[in-house]
Amino acid sequence: MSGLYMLDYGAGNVRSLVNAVEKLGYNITFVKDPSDLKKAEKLIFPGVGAFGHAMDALQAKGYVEPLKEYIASGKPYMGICVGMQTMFEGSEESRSKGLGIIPGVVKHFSSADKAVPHMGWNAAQVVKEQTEVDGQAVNYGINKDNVYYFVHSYAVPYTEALKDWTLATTQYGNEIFVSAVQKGNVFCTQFHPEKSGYAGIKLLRSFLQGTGIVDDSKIKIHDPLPSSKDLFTKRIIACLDVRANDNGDLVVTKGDQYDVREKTEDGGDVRNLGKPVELAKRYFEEGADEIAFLNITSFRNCPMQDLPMLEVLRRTSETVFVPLTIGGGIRDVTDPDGKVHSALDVAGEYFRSGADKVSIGSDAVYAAEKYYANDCIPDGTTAIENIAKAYGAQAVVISVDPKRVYVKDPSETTHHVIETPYPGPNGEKYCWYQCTVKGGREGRDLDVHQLVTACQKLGAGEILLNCMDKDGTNSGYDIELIKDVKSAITIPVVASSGAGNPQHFEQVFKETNVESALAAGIFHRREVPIEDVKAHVKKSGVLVRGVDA
Ligand code: 1PR
Repeated sequence: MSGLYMLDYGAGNVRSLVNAVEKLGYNITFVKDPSDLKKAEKLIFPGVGAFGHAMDALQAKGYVEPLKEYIASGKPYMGICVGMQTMFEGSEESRSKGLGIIPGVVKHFSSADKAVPHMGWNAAQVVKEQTEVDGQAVNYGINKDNVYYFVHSYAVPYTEALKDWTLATTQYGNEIFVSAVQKGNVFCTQFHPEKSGYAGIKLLRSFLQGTGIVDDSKIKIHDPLPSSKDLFTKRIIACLDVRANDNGDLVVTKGDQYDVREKTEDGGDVRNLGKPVELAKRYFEEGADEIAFLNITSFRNCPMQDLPMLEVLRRTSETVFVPLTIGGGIRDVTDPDGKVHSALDVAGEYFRSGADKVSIGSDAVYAAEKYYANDCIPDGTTAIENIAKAYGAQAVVISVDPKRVYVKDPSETTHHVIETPYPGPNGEKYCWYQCTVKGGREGRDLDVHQLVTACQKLGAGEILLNCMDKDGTNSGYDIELIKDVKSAITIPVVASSGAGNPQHFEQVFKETNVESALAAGIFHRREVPIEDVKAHVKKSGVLVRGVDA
């Protein structure tokens, strides 16, 4: 279709959306100049990042008035995430004014009863039912049997005043917010269709194939009913530790307590469990809710030259339509020729290649140390702060590599200690969790409690909580560690390390209030398929996303 345009202001990953549109057989042209908006016949605005950043960029580039004119022209318009939020009058996130096309203000979620950001798969209840529509799927294909991928800290609370506009609502904790709007030629979603698996692809197809214009006289409006519990699902994440093997090939590997070499007398080869792009595609098709790549030898290389990982992301985002996280080497780097790249530039390169989130390991530990040395005052210089400011908190994950340090008595250390039913080698009944850097090779004088609380203050949006003692053991997650971390912060936590069977996932979801659980070895070695994990967890009463096709 000619005339399909995308408005991008360079704030994050739009590659996945382009890939999804192209997969559906359409070509899309980027708006490069305000005059392009006059040429557009259909327009998609995939807002990513922060509201103020989006509106300021639209203002600076002279897009605000031409965009309003385009929307008023009656030609089909689709806004996604911040692209939907900008339709409102303003946001608590920023002083910048919105487009003001829909009445109302975007508000911050309360973290009193839930983790914020709202990050994961949730249902969308259609409240404005189309009874008859020419040429396009009813309700753009939004359907109560599906869940969609959300990632945001701000949303528009549903009120009667918005009845006219609201196509679907979603409940998160006790809050009901507008998750899709539609009126005439305008269709916007708070969730990301391009990250919502096949359910999202179908929705995009509906917008692209249809007229994109709905006759508002042919609709029936229902009231959204708050239920006692939201339909937010727990995420199952597949993690791929990637590194070059001794022949220089990029492989997915997996360690036992971070040792990735085969146990042979001559030191052993790096374990090779497959190719990153192929494995990621397999996990997407098997129902993984998210894929994480960790470039585990990043500290020995320069990531800006680490083109293979950028290429891995580019190729993965062509076939994988769930969120992608990349970790390893997110820090300031200097090229061999002396050119300096900030962590923000490094992250930007990954976002443009298809990543939705970056995960920071070693550099987060140094940032936390700096935060405490500065009397707990963020100084605005860390990678966490800079990336969160430009791309939003939801794009910044902290990968934590802790290990247990046993003590006989809490008085032996100043660190945050827990009493453990699993005593240490000399019968010690207490332990603290020491943070490490450089892939677990160097322990620091910082405990996990200190790290996660500092990172949340600095603006991180999620914690990927590994555990060196549990990694690769198949003995289950470190429940004590996870509970302890969850109690310290309000951002979502990914439980990682030790999954050996589906019961371990059930256990971590039932015994802790963690939002998601990650595994590597059991999936790579095909010991347990993702479908089996999901079927088991679902049967035990925990909500998970079904495998769609
Ligand atoms: O410090 O910002 O460059 O990031 C380096 C990243 O690489 C960190 O996220 C760190 O966790 C990771 N990393 C470094 N060395 C290793 C290693 O294994 N030698 N991998 C490593 C960490 C742990 C998990 C693993 C789970 C689940 N891997 O990601 O996938 O423990 O495994 P399991 O289900 O098989 O038990 P920076």
